[in-house]
Amino acid sequence: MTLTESYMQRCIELAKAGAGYVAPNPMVGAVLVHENRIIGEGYHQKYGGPHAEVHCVNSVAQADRHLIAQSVMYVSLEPCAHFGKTPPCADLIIEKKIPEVVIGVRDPFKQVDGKGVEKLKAAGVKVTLGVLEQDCKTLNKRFITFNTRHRPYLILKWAQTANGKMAGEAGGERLLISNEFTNRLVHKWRSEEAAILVGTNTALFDDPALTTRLWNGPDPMRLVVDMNLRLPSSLQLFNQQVKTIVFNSVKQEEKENLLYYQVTQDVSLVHQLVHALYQLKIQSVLVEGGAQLLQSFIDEGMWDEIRIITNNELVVPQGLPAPRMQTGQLLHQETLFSDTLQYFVNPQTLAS
Ligand code: AOF
Ligand code: ZN
Repeated sequence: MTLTESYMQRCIELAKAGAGYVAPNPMVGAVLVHENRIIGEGYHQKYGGPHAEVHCVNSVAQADRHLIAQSVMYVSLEPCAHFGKTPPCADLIIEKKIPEVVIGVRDPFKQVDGKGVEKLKAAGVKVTLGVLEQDCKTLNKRFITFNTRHRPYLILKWAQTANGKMAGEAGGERLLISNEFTNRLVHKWRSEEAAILVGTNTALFDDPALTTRLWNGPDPMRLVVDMNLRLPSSLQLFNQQVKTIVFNSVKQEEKENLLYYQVTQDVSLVHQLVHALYQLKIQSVLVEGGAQLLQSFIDEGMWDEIRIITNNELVVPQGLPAPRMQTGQLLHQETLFSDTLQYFVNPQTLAS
Protein backbone atom coordinates (compact mmCIF):
# COMPACT_ATOMS: atom_id res chain seq x y z
CA MET A 1 0.00 0.00 0.00
CA THR A 2 1.36 3.43 -0.94
CA LEU A 3 1.33 6.32 1.52
CA THR A 4 -1.48 7.97 -0.46
CA GLU A 5 -3.50 4.76 -0.20
CA SER A 6 -2.90 4.48 3.51
CA TYR A 7 -4.30 7.99 4.07
CA MET A 8 -7.34 6.99 2.01
CA GLN A 9 -7.60 3.82 4.09
CA ARG A 10 -7.72 6.05 7.17
CA CYS A 11 -10.56 8.06 5.54
CA ILE A 12 -12.51 4.82 5.04
CA GLU A 13 -11.96 3.79 8.68
CA LEU A 14 -13.15 7.17 9.89
CA ALA A 15 -16.17 7.07 7.58
CA LYS A 16 -17.30 3.75 9.08
CA ALA A 17 -17.80 5.41 12.46
CA GLY A 18 -20.86 7.03 10.87
CA ALA A 19 -22.50 3.66 10.09
CA GLY A 20 -26.09 3.62 11.28
CA TYR A 21 -26.25 7.39 11.80
CA VAL A 22 -25.91 8.97 8.37
CA ALA A 23 -28.22 7.01 6.02
CA PRO A 24 -29.55 7.86 3.47
CA ASN A 25 -26.43 10.03 3.20
CA PRO A 26 -23.15 8.29 2.41
CA MET A 27 -20.46 7.51 4.99
CA VAL A 28 -17.51 9.83 4.37
CA GLY A 29 -14.12 10.32 6.05
CA ALA A 30 -11.45 12.99 5.50
CA VAL A 31 -7.90 13.65 6.69
CA LEU A 32 -5.60 16.65 6.31
CA VAL A 33 -1.92 15.85 5.89
CA HIS A 34 0.99 18.28 6.18
CA GLU A 35 4.38 16.89 5.17
CA ASN A 36 3.41 13.31 6.08
CA ARG A 37 1.82 14.29 9.38
CA ILE A 38 -1.93 14.08 9.92
CA ILE A 39 -3.06 17.43 11.31
CA GLY A 40 -6.83 16.92 11.02
CA GLU A 41 -9.41 14.14 10.81
CA GLY A 42 -13.16 14.06 10.45
CA TYR A 43 -16.15 12.08 9.28
CA HIS A 44 -19.81 12.61 8.49
CA GLN A 45 -21.30 11.82 11.89
CA LYS A 46 -25.00 12.37 11.55
CA TYR A 47 -27.61 12.74 8.82
CA GLY A 48 -28.23 16.44 8.23
CA GLY A 49 -25.09 17.38 10.14
CA PRO A 50 -21.76 18.79 8.92
CA HIS A 51 -19.88 16.83 6.27
CA ALA A 52 -16.57 15.04 6.80
CA GLU A 53 -14.49 17.91 5.40
CA VAL A 54 -15.98 20.40 7.89
CA HIS A 55 -15.22 18.19 10.90
CA CYS A 56 -11.74 17.56 9.49
CA VAL A 57 -10.88 21.26 9.14
CA ASN A 58 -12.39 22.06 12.55
CA SER A 59 -10.31 19.34 14.22
CA VAL A 60 -6.99 21.01 13.39
CA ALA A 61 -5.24 22.29 16.53
CA GLN A 62 -4.80 26.02 16.93
CA ALA A 63 -1.03 25.70 16.60
CA ASP A 64 -1.39 23.89 13.27
CA ARG A 65 -4.06 26.04 11.66
CA HIS A 66 -1.55 28.06 9.60
CA LEU A 67 -0.51 24.74 7.97
CA ILE A 68 -3.96 24.07 6.47
CA ALA A 69 -3.10 26.16 3.40
CA GLN A 70 -0.04 23.94 2.78
CA SER A 71 -1.71 20.57 3.34
CA VAL A 72 -3.29 17.83 1.25
CA MET A 73 -6.86 16.84 1.99
CA TYR A 74 -7.77 13.18 1.49
CA VAL A 75 -11.47 12.42 1.30
CA SER A 76 -13.24 9.14 0.50
CA LEU A 77 -16.01 10.79 -1.58
CA GLU A 78 -15.92 13.74 -3.97
CA PRO A 79 -16.50 16.96 -1.99
CA CYS A 80 -20.00 18.30 -2.59
CA ALA A 81 -20.70 21.36 -4.71
CA HIS A 82 -24.30 22.05 -3.74
CA PHE A 83 -26.23 23.74 -0.96
CA GLY A 84 -28.13 20.87 0.69
CA LYS A 85 -28.64 20.79 4.42
CA THR A 86 -25.11 22.18 4.61
CA PRO A 87 -23.01 24.49 2.37
CA PRO A 88 -20.69 23.06 -0.33
CA CYS A 89 -17.51 21.39 0.92
CA ALA A 90 -15.72 22.41 -2.29
CA ASP A 91 -16.24 26.06 -1.24
CA LEU A 92 -14.79 25.34 2.20
CA ILE A 93 -11.67 23.78 0.65
CA ILE A 94 -11.22 26.79 -1.64
CA GLU A 95 -11.83 29.28 1.19
CA LYS A 96 -9.28 27.51 3.41
CA LYS A 97 -6.79 27.63 0.50
CA ILE A 98 -6.10 23.89 0.64
CA PRO A 99 -3.89 23.41 -2.43
CA GLU A 100 -4.44 19.70 -3.10
CA VAL A 101 -7.30 17.20 -2.73
CA VAL A 102 -7.12 13.40 -3.16
CA ILE A 103 -10.52 11.75 -3.66
CA GLY A 104 -11.60 8.11 -3.38
CA VAL A 105 -14.63 8.04 -5.64
CA ARG A 106 -16.83 10.43 -7.59
CA ASP A 107 -20.15 11.30 -5.89
CA PRO A 108 -22.93 10.07 -8.24
CA PHE A 109 -25.63 12.14 -6.47
CA LYS A 110 -27.00 14.24 -9.31
CA GLN A 111 -26.44 17.59 -7.57
CA VAL A 112 -22.73 16.76 -7.23
CA ASP A 113 -21.66 14.18 -9.86
CA GLY A 114 -18.36 15.73 -10.94
CA LYS A 115 -19.26 19.31 -10.09
CA GLY A 116 -17.21 19.20 -6.88
CA VAL A 117 -14.08 18.28 -8.83
CA GLU A 118 -14.83 20.92 -11.49
CA LYS A 119 -15.26 23.63 -8.87
CA LEU A 120 -11.98 22.72 -7.18
CA LYS A 121 -10.03 22.58 -10.43
CA ALA A 122 -11.49 25.89 -11.61
CA ALA A 123 -10.15 27.44 -8.40
CA GLY A 124 -6.67 26.02 -9.09
CA VAL A 125 -6.78 23.15 -6.59
CA LYS A 126 -4.79 20.07 -7.65
CA VAL A 127 -7.21 17.11 -7.73
CA THR A 128 -6.52 13.36 -7.88
CA LEU A 129 -9.53 11.07 -8.29
CA GLY A 130 -9.82 7.30 -7.81
CA VAL A 131 -7.51 6.29 -4.94
CA LEU A 132 -8.75 2.97 -3.43
CA GLU A 133 -11.77 3.57 -5.62
CA GLN A 134 -13.21 0.04 -5.30
CA ASP A 135 -13.02 0.15 -1.50
CA CYS A 136 -14.64 3.58 -1.43
CA LYS A 137 -17.42 2.26 -3.70
CA THR A 138 -17.95 -0.80 -1.50
CA LEU A 139 -18.14 1.42 1.58
CA ASN A 140 -21.17 3.20 0.09
CA LYS A 141 -22.53 0.39 -2.08
CA ARG A 142 -26.14 1.24 -1.18
CA PHE A 143 -25.85 4.99 -1.81
CA ILE A 144 -23.89 4.47 -5.04
CA THR A 145 -26.17 1.77 -6.47
CA PHE A 146 -29.24 3.87 -5.66
CA ASN A 147 -27.82 6.95 -7.39
CA THR A 148 -26.24 5.28 -10.42
CA ARG A 149 -28.71 2.46 -11.15
CA HIS A 150 -31.82 4.21 -9.87
CA ARG A 151 -32.85 1.26 -7.77
CA PRO A 152 -32.14 0.06 -4.23
CA TYR A 153 -29.16 -2.16 -3.41
CA LEU A 154 -30.72 -5.64 -3.34
CA ILE A 155 -29.69 -8.38 -0.93
CA LEU A 156 -31.43 -11.75 -1.23
CA LYS A 157 -31.31 -14.02 1.79
CA TRP A 158 -32.61 -17.47 2.59
CA ALA A 159 -32.04 -20.43 4.90
CA GLN A 160 -32.00 -23.95 3.51
CA THR A 161 -31.59 -27.52 4.73
CA ALA A 162 -28.52 -29.63 3.93
CA ASN A 163 -30.46 -31.03 0.95
CA GLY A 164 -31.47 -27.61 -0.34
CA LYS A 165 -35.05 -27.24 0.91
CA MET A 166 -36.62 -24.08 2.27
CA ALA A 167 -39.82 -25.46 3.84
CA GLY A 168 -41.32 -28.80 4.75
CA GLU A 169 -43.75 -28.86 1.85
CA ALA A 170 -44.32 -26.70 -1.20
CA GLY A 171 -46.06 -23.59 0.09
CA GLY A 172 -46.61 -25.02 3.54
CA GLU A 173 -45.32 -26.09 6.94
CA ARG A 174 -42.67 -23.86 8.44
CA LEU A 175 -39.26 -25.36 9.13
CA LEU A 176 -36.95 -23.91 11.74
CA ILE A 177 -33.72 -24.04 9.78
CA SER A 178 -31.22 -21.52 11.15
CA ASN A 179 -29.78 -21.71 14.69
CA GLU A 180 -29.91 -19.07 17.44
CA PHE A 181 -26.62 -17.50 16.33
CA THR A 182 -27.56 -17.16 12.68
CA ASN A 183 -31.02 -15.88 13.70
CA ARG A 184 -29.35 -13.07 15.59
CA LEU A 185 -27.09 -12.37 12.62
CA VAL A 186 -30.17 -12.07 10.39
CA HIS A 187 -31.55 -9.43 12.75
CA LYS A 188 -28.27 -7.56 12.43
CA TRP A 189 -28.56 -7.80 8.63
CA ARG A 190 -32.09 -6.41 8.84
CA SER A 191 -30.97 -3.43 10.91
CA GLU A 192 -28.37 -2.55 8.25
CA GLU A 193 -30.90 -2.09 5.43
CA ALA A 194 -33.63 0.46 4.79
CA ALA A 195 -36.35 -2.15 4.18
CA ILE A 196 -37.19 -5.88 4.29
CA LEU A 197 -39.37 -7.51 1.65
CA VAL A 198 -41.40 -10.75 1.77
CA GLY A 199 -43.91 -12.36 -0.57
CA THR A 200 -47.48 -13.39 0.15
CA ASN A 201 -46.86 -17.03 1.06
CA THR A 202 -44.07 -16.21 3.50
CA ALA A 203 -46.25 -13.60 5.21
CA LEU A 204 -49.11 -16.10 5.39
CA PHE A 205 -47.31 -19.27 6.51
CA ASP A 206 -44.51 -17.83 8.65
CA ASP A 207 -46.35 -14.79 10.05
CA PRO A 208 -42.96 -13.02 10.50
CA ALA A 209 -42.68 -9.84 12.59
CA LEU A 210 -39.69 -8.71 10.49
CA THR A 211 -38.24 -6.72 13.36
CA THR A 212 -34.74 -6.58 14.83
CA ARG A 213 -35.70 -7.74 18.32
CA LEU A 214 -32.57 -9.94 18.62
CA TRP A 215 -30.27 -7.04 17.73
CA ASN A 216 -29.89 -3.56 19.13
CA GLY A 217 -30.46 -1.70 15.89
CA PRO A 218 -33.11 0.25 14.01
CA ASP A 219 -36.17 -1.52 12.58
CA PRO A 220 -36.26 -1.18 8.80
CA MET A 221 -39.46 -0.57 6.89
CA ARG A 222 -41.45 -3.73 6.13
CA LEU A 223 -42.59 -4.47 2.58
CA VAL A 224 -45.01 -7.21 1.60
CA VAL A 225 -46.48 -8.28 -1.72
CA ASP A 226 -50.18 -9.10 -1.45
CA MET A 227 -51.58 -8.71 -4.97
CA ASN A 228 -55.15 -9.66 -4.17
CA LEU A 229 -55.23 -8.64 -0.53
CA ARG A 230 -55.68 -12.15 0.73
CA LEU A 231 -53.52 -11.72 3.84
CA PRO A 232 -55.52 -11.56 7.10
CA SER A 233 -55.18 -8.36 9.11
CA SER A 234 -54.26 -10.45 12.17
CA LEU A 235 -50.70 -11.02 10.83
CA GLN A 236 -47.85 -9.46 12.80
CA LEU A 237 -46.86 -7.51 9.69
CA PHE A 238 -50.03 -5.46 10.01
CA ASN A 239 -49.62 -4.51 13.68
CA GLN A 240 -48.65 -0.94 12.66
CA GLN A 241 -45.70 -0.96 15.07
CA VAL A 242 -43.28 -0.46 12.19
CA LYS A 243 -43.92 1.37 8.93
CA THR A 244 -45.19 -1.22 6.44
CA ILE A 245 -45.99 -0.96 2.74
CA VAL A 246 -48.29 -3.46 1.03
CA PHE A 247 -47.88 -3.85 -2.72
CA ASN A 248 -51.21 -4.83 -4.22
CA SER A 249 -53.39 -4.38 -7.27
CA VAL A 250 -56.44 -3.13 -5.37
CA LYS A 251 -56.89 0.31 -3.84
CA GLN A 252 -57.10 0.22 -0.06
CA GLU A 253 -57.62 2.71 2.73
CA GLU A 254 -54.33 3.62 4.47
CA LYS A 255 -53.79 3.61 8.21
CA GLU A 256 -51.03 4.93 10.39
CA ASN A 257 -47.79 3.06 9.53
CA LEU A 258 -49.69 0.93 7.00
CA LEU A 259 -49.47 2.15 3.42
CA TYR A 260 -50.55 0.64 0.12
CA TYR A 261 -48.76 0.89 -3.20
CA GLN A 262 -50.49 -0.19 -6.36
CA VAL A 263 -48.81 -2.60 -8.80
CA THR A 264 -50.36 -4.33 -11.81
CA GLN A 265 -50.54 -8.01 -12.75
CA ASP A 266 -49.37 -7.72 -16.35
CA VAL A 267 -45.91 -6.12 -15.99
CA SER A 268 -42.89 -7.78 -14.30
CA LEU A 269 -43.52 -7.53 -10.56
CA VAL A 270 -39.82 -7.27 -9.78
CA HIS A 271 -39.38 -4.26 -12.07
CA GLN A 272 -42.44 -2.55 -10.62
CA LEU A 273 -41.22 -3.16 -7.07
CA VAL A 274 -37.76 -1.89 -7.77
CA HIS A 275 -39.13 1.19 -9.51
CA ALA A 276 -41.55 1.89 -6.65
CA LEU A 277 -38.76 1.55 -4.09
CA TYR A 278 -36.65 4.06 -5.98
CA GLN A 279 -39.58 6.51 -5.99
CA LEU A 280 -39.99 5.91 -2.25
CA LYS A 281 -36.24 6.69 -1.81
CA ILE A 282 -35.51 3.29 -0.23
CA GLN A 283 -31.77 2.76 -0.75
CA SER A 284 -31.47 -0.91 0.17
CA VAL A 285 -33.69 -3.95 0.63
CA LEU A 286 -33.19 -7.34 2.25
CA VAL A 287 -35.43 -9.81 0.38
CA GLU A 288 -36.27 -12.62 2.82
CA GLY A 289 -38.48 -14.89 0.75
CA GLY A 290 -40.21 -16.94 -0.16
CA ALA A 291 -38.64 -19.11 -2.79
CA GLN A 292 -40.86 -17.83 -5.59
CA LEU A 293 -40.19 -14.12 -4.96
CA LEU A 294 -36.45 -14.75 -4.51
CA GLN A 295 -36.37 -16.73 -7.74
CA SER A 296 -38.08 -13.88 -9.64
CA PHE A 297 -35.36 -11.46 -8.51
CA ILE A 298 -32.66 -13.96 -9.56
CA ASP A 299 -34.27 -14.65 -12.93
CA GLU A 300 -34.43 -10.92 -13.70
CA GLY A 301 -30.76 -10.54 -12.69
CA MET A 302 -32.07 -8.01 -10.17
CA TRP A 303 -29.82 -8.56 -7.17
CA ASP A 304 -26.47 -7.45 -5.77
CA GLU A 305 -25.76 -9.92 -2.97
CA ILE A 306 -27.09 -13.33 -1.98
CA ARG A 307 -26.59 -14.66 1.55
CA ILE A 308 -27.41 -18.33 2.08
CA ILE A 309 -27.63 -20.02 5.47
CA THR A 310 -27.36 -23.81 5.18
CA ASN A 311 -28.15 -26.06 8.14
CA ASN A 312 -25.67 -28.90 7.66
CA GLU A 313 -27.50 -31.24 10.06
CA LEU A 314 -31.04 -30.95 8.77
CA VAL A 315 -32.34 -33.10 5.91
CA VAL A 316 -36.00 -33.20 4.90
CA PRO A 317 -37.14 -35.96 2.53
CA GLN A 318 -39.54 -33.79 0.60
CA GLY A 319 -40.07 -30.07 0.60
CA LEU A 320 -39.98 -26.77 -1.20
CA PRO A 321 -36.68 -26.39 -3.10
CA ALA A 322 -34.55 -23.31 -2.38
CA PRO A 323 -33.95 -20.86 -5.26
CA ARG A 324 -31.34 -21.65 -7.90
CA MET A 325 -28.59 -19.19 -8.70
CA GLN A 326 -25.82 -19.73 -11.29
CA THR A 327 -23.97 -16.48 -11.69
CA GLY A 328 -23.03 -15.60 -8.11
CA GLN A 329 -19.40 -15.21 -7.14
CA LEU A 330 -18.63 -16.64 -3.70
CA LEU A 331 -16.91 -13.89 -1.70
CA HIS A 332 -16.79 -15.43 1.72
CA GLN A 333 -17.91 -18.50 3.66
CA GLU A 334 -18.04 -19.25 7.38
CA THR A 335 -19.58 -21.82 9.72
CA LEU A 336 -21.45 -21.05 12.94
CA PHE A 337 -22.11 -24.37 14.74
CA SER A 338 -24.69 -26.25 12.61
CA ASP A 339 -24.97 -23.54 9.94
CA THR A 340 -22.75 -22.53 7.05
CA LEU A 341 -23.06 -18.97 5.74
CA GLN A 342 -22.22 -18.16 2.15
CA TYR A 343 -21.94 -14.63 0.79
CA PHE A 344 -22.30 -14.27 -2.97
CA VAL A 345 -22.02 -11.13 -5.04
CA ASN A 346 -23.45 -10.52 -8.51
CA PRO A 347 -20.49 -10.21 -10.95
CA GLN A 348 -22.39 -7.35 -12.63
CA THR A 349 -22.42 -5.45 -9.35
CA LEU A 350 -18.65 -5.90 -9.03
CA ALA A 351 -18.13 -4.69 -12.59
CA SER A 352 -20.23 -1.52 -12.30
C1 AOF B 1 -19.39 15.56 1.17
N1 AOF B 1 -18.95 15.17 2.38
O1 AOF B 1 -19.22 14.07 4.29
C2 AOF B 1 -20.91 13.87 2.69
C3 AOF B 1 -21.34 14.24 1.39
O2 AOF B 1 -28.09 17.38 2.59
P1 AOF B 1 -26.61 17.51 2.73
O3 AOF B 1 -26.11 18.91 2.68
O4 AOF B 1 -26.07 16.75 3.92
O5 AOF B 1 -25.98 16.80 1.42
C4 AOF B 1 -26.12 15.43 1.22
C5 AOF B 1 -25.38 15.01 -0.02
O6 AOF B 1 -24.02 15.39 0.09
C6 AOF B 1 -25.38 13.51 -0.22
O7 AOF B 1 -26.45 13.08 -1.04
C7 AOF B 1 -24.04 13.29 -0.92
O8 AOF B 1 -24.15 13.56 -2.30
C8 AOF B 1 -23.15 14.34 -0.28
N2 AOF B 1 -22.51 13.79 0.93
N3 AOF B 1 -20.54 15.06 0.66
O9 AOF B 1 -18.75 16.38 0.52
C9 AOF B 1 -19.65 14.36 3.16
N4 AOF B 1 -21.67 13.08 3.49
ZN1 ZN C 1 -20.08 18.27 1.54
